[in-house]
Amino acid sequence: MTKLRKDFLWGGAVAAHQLEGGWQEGGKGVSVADIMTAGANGVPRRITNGVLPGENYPNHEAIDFYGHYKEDVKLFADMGFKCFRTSIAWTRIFPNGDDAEPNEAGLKFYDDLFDEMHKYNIEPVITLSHFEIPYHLVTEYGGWSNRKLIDFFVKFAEVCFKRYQGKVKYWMTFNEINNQTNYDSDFALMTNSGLTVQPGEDMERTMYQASHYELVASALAVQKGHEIDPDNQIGCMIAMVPIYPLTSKPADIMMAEKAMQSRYWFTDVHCNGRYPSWMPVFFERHGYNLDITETDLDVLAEGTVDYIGFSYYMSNTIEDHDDSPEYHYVESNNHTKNPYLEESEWGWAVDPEGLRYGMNWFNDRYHLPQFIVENGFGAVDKIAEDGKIHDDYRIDYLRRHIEQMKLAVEYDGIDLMGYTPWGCIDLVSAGTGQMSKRYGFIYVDKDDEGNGTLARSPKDSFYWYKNVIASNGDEL
Ligand code: BGP
Repeated sequence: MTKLRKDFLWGGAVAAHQLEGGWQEGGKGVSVADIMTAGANGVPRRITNGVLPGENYPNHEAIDFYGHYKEDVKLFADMGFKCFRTSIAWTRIFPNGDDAEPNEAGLKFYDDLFDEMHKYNIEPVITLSHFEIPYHLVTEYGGWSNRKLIDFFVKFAEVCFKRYQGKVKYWMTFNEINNQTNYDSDFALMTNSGLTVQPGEDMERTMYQASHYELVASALAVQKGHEIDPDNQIGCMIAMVPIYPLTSKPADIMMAEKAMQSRYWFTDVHCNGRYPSWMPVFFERHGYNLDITETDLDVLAEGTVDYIGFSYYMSNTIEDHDDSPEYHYVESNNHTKNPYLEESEWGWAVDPEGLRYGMNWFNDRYHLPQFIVENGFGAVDKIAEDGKIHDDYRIDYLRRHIEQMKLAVEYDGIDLMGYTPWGCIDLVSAGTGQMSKRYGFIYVDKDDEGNGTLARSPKDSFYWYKNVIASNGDEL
């Protein structure tokens, strides 16, 4: 018999900009996601300063969840979902980010969506900022490198907590906040912080500054959310990608440890309410004179999260490459192939045990409940002769990860709140900006060129997952 909680939150996860479409409906403003190119044929996605004719912008229509949400929520209910994770598009509520008043049509859309979910006893799990900051905050203020964004974000969060009080209990502040440690990448910086790599600028310093403002904003939002409704459960959202040493050579082990510290200090701040000891000395050594005030440090201490939400797709491996005692970790050029693991078509190392490892890593440090809010296998699905999608590769991936998740609960005593696999309905991939990298239990007829009827149909994994939920994880 399963040791999972009786009220375990089985469900699925998406983000507004990857499925809603309706990018100009109901007074919505332009977000960074709306003006990013698709990254065809390995070309990284980039930000444009507008909508260029001939460019592929699949986010604009996406799968039109905006117009199909009733049908889609019904399909989630058919699978037995207990919860559904999505984000509130900041630009539906504050089209420019710095508007004096929120946009009623945007607020109403999420009211209707949450009501529809509650009809089927599906609990909303809401991310406040998921790679979709208002573009106006980038052009006018320079994104999260500007302290002013703290006030804009906190106002947005407060409006949401008040408006959806009684409808939403589970919240997260910033999606995969720690991915910006990849500060050599425009994509990582733009999606997290509204920044691009500036030649000649020390982007590592900029990343630490922007992250600090985001963490202060997050802590203030946590405090506000608790004041407005003490029942609110407000978590962080961390991309857990464990980094293993390539060998047992002590320098490799030290390198991996320092790499973990460099990627996961965000969790220290979110959960412990303070920076870890290596950071002030790191900032000093690098001459990073950051804008971190005493008041900020108090805010961080008082705004710690209730749970750790995290995504898990893969692990990485590293060897010592730095002969200085600092073991300086630069994410973009540090990883090496793990000889024991297979990789997906996109080079993501498939590592179910890494999920259990990551859960233990969090548990040892923070002693907080955990919530796996993303996990999944992106693949190109082919329609078989019988007109169906037989996605046994997806079932296999999910089964092996759920097995490890159960071991973490049963053998390691980890308090796990729920599991929401990523992209439970096919949507636009964040990394490629295309439709063809699919995660869904539900197929959506739309291709990379934007053609298709948008018709929804269950894949084999739909029926498999339905049974997993019905048996509370016993039958895999
Ligand atoms: C995470 C993001 C999601 C999502 C997922 C899969 O990083 O939180 O938004 O898209 O990864 O990534 P991709 O779409 O690139 O396959």
